[in-house]
Amino acid sequence: MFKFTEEQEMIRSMVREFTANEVEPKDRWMDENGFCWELVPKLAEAGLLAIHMPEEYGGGGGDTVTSEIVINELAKGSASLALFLDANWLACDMILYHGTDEQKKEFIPQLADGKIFAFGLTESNAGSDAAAIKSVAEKQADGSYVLNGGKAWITNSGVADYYLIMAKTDPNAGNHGISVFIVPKDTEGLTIGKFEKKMGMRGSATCELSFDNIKIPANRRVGEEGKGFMIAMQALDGARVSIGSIASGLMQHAMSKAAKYAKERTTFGKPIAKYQGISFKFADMAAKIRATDLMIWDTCQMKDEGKRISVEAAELKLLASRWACETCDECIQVFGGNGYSAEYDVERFYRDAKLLEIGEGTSEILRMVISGSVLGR
Ligand code: COS
Repeated sequence: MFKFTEEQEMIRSMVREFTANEVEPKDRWMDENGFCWELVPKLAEAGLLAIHMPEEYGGGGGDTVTSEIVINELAKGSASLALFLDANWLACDMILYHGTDEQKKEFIPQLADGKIFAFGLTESNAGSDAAAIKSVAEKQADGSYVLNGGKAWITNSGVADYYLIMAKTDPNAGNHGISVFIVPKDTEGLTIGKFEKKMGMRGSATCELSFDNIKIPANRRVGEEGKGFMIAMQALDGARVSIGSIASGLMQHAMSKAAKYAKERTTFGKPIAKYQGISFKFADMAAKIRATDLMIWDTCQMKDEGKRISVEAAELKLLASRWACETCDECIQVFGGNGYSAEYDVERFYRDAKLLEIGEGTSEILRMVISGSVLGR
């Protein structure tokens, strides 16, 4: 039986209040204007940015359940903002789990203070086939590296202070020839492209990056040389749980708006909520949200027990992202013509939801991971 601890319940109430006061009122603004800088110091002040990082590095010392509570509650006000935090953690978890003590001491306190991190794996010709990346970090005689190539669709790019870049250190070794490097934003040779114009999740920044002979000192490599693919995949397992948490929060956000509307809007002399055609939609939404939540907390517990969660995280993300799309679709239907208008929020949620089926592992890739566990690869 899963149960939050008293401390987790307190954090949940605190983040819920923070979301209602600070985040939800900004969600539409972010959709129209992009990344919201003023929320970063507020998140830092509330102690949310590094809540699952060890206290000795300036974090909050929380476990995975606690960190997903934060993502889940933020997503009830803004999926974009929750995605911003998810991307920060996707990058920084590689330092947490594979960095040297010096790297943890240098970078994790900066995360807590509001410095922004980005995870740089995808390239314009290598998204799902992550091992096919072409960026190369060539080792020099003094142990440093020279990075060339580029990245695409990098969440938090353009606003990040640090980029965690995956590049080939041995182009002939396939997924055993990739390593991870920390590249600060002002590094000579790093060019950051313009912000992508996206269907949804517009409060989260996304750009292309290009690398022209970037010099990287040896102490900026994270983890062993050649282990970068495994390090990135492990970080993605955790991030896929966060996508589940975002899906759940987004579904709850959409459902609460639609429920309010269904009780207020009358047709043929009674509120539309009284018609089975409408009320049954809410039955399906509530069941999907509960199933998502059970998978989130179960997978978090497994991770906190030190178990590998690749399959469970893939199953959670696969179902939760589809259900988020379906739920937002049904919420628009509840609103009728008004649901199609930007005035009523749910069209924005629908646009936000679609990203969840693509980013951090498409549903097709997740099915490969899951079916491989059933049938063997
Ligand atoms: N945790 C730890 N190790 C992992 C792992 C994980 N989640 N996934 C794979 N590995 C290891 C494997 O154990 C294997 O190690 P060995 O070669 O020593 O046995 C190695 O990594 C290669 O694994 P695999 O053979 O499964 O790799 P593939 O090239 O077949 O690719 C998929 C696997 C397709 C699942 C992977 O490329 C993937 O997830 N792609 C999607 C990437 C993605 O999510 N992109 C989004 C961009 S970030 S927003």
